[in-house]
Amino acid sequence: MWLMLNSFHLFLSLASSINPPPPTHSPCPSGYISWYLNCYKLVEEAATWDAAQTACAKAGGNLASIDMSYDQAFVAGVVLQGKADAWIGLKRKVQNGSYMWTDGWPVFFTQWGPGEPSNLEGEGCVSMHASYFFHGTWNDTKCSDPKPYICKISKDFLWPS
Ligand SMILES: [Ca+2]
Repeated sequence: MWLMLNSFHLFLSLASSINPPPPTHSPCPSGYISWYLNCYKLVEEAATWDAAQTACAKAGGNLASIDMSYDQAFVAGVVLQGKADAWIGLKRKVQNGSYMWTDGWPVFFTQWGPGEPSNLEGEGCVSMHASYFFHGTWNDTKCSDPKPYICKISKDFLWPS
């Protein structure tokens, strides 16, 4: 009996010393997928490339840049699920024809589709193919075409160290 009471008291004191867990905190804004050091969101409402970049910037990010093959694999997976070609943050500069990421990253990595970039007049904005045949490769196309788009927010931006 003594032992039972004692363990009951032990249980009570233990129970009262356990704090409730802190509320879970997602590292990304709502609607964004957390992956590696960034947050991504596929927006399925179609917009021109410029309108898409503006919308991503309003949320604190940019159209997605793709800096390496890991990013490419992840973003392609997201775009393939959306089933429609989607804008990424790459655009050709009118001045010298070079490509630039909207978030300022240099272009280290590219994944152009066959025959791309075709560099046709007015085709300076880059979308990712959603079809399995093209497997997430890139195409320079008309900036004024409305397409779904993928935004990226850097977690460094959200939580500066
Ligand atoms: Ca093209």
